[in-house]
Amino acid sequence: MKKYQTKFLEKIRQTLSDWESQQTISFDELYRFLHSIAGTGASIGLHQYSAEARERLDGLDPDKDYWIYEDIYTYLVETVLIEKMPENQDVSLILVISEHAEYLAFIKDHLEPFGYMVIGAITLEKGNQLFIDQKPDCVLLDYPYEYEDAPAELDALSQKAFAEIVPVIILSELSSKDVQNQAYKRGLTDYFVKPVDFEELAIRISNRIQLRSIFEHSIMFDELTGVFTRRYLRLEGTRQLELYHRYQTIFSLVLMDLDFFKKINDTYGHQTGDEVLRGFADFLTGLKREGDLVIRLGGEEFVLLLPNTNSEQAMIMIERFRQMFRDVQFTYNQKPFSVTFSAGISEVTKPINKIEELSDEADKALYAAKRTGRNKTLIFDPNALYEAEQIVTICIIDDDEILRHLVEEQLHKVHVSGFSFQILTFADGEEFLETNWYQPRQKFLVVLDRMMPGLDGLEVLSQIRSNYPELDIMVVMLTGQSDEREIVQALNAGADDYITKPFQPDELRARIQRLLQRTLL
Ligand code: GH3
Ligand code: MG
Repeated sequence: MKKYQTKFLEKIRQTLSDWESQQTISFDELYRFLHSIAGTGASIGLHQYSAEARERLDGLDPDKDYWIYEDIYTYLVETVLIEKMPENQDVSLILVISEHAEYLAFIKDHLEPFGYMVIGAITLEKGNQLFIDQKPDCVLLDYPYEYEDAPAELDALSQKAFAEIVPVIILSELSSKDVQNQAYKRGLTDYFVKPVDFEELAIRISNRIQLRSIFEHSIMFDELTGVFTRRYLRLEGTRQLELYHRYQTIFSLVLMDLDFFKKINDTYGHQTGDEVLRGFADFLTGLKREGDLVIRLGGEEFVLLLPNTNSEQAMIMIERFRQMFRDVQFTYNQKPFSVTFSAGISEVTKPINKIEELSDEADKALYAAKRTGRNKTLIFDPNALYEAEQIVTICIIDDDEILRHLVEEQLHKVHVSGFSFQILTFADGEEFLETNWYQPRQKFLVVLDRMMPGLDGLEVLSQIRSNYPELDIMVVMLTGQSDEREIVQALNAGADDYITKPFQPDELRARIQRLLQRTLL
């Protein structure tokens, strides 16, 4: 995170020094500057900057078309943005809450030498307020009481802090184990008995803060490839949409998916598959322009978010990337191989609320690129008729009518994007096998009761496996309660999963939903 914070602060300084040589700064320039601080600051842990910028943004006079540098400087220097910009950008902010002002000052004096910035509150209420406004990295709470009659503000603070993974450390005169455990039960993080050993406290604070920053980093950056995650796309996408709504500044979203990636894994192993994913991420990161964003959505799907780029410009760029990438050589046991990708592009052309609407459009174009040969790029065309969602047929075979309906009702609720489901029910194995349920190149899920009069589930399963392509048909067996032999038989006969009776209806649904997602996506 520190790397991004440093870069971010450098960029602020750079813009200000550029403006110094400019005669005037337009309203738009200033608006965008503050807007980007507000958006990016919050995403990279500089909440104070973000909050200050947002406040300035809200107070910006829309009738003032131009600014001169001196005004802006005064205007911003008065805020935390510049003057209080710490030299060491990693200074952590500690909020100390204590009823005693002298003790507050005492803690401040002892912690600041360790490089922390300390702010204080003398009531829990004020502490809660500062927690919201200042987003401290750690809270020290001087709380010399037991917890039985603890005020509601204490729980409010501990819940908020818990949700944001901000440690709350108690400093107290009370050394009883019981009281300490009560504190932990309330979600408070650490407990120090006074007199406090400040050296130990400083180390504890530092460890906790580091842990949190690793966590924050891990949800923002993809572990395997180091590019941004889906979560960041949502943040940055929302910011781009706001800019579009205000200024009509267009942007494009490109969705890319490696072709036949499953085969790479199957042929060369997952480790090589991972290298290809890293290679692709590095390839994109190396070629993109500054300001473009690379995101791994998951699996072998990546997004490029291209500000100020229309779909034709994006097309030229991605086509160049595509042609270059197919020449990139990967190796397995010194044997070279290459990989291609397909892409779908969508440009923002109308006001929308969520970035997902744009990625859904790009997905339609990508899907069309896949269907029509792969290794190609297509732009989403709002007038095109995209092929309907792929149909998955679910067959429920159970002689118990009530159970059949219950399973049917649950499976009506499953949802996998890009697929629509139809459900067929059968009262026994014979009826199922005699019906013309199978269609080549479609996907099927068969929920099959193990114990049925006539043909039992195992026989039906073995007929399915010997007469139809295995990959197109998933089979879930409903077996008797924890009869291991039945389970082993079912799996040996080719069942993909089993569910033991009796089952909770929503558990059945969740389990099948997971299986479908894993297999279809
Ligand atoms: P298509 O051209 O239609 O996109 O075919 P495909 O084989 O690329 O697509 P499919 O969706 O069938 O397979 C994607 C595969 O990606 C399946 C999954 O095992 C693999 N995969 C997902 N995440 C990872 C990962 O982190 N590492 C590796 N090595 N493989 C992954
Ligand atoms: Mg793929």
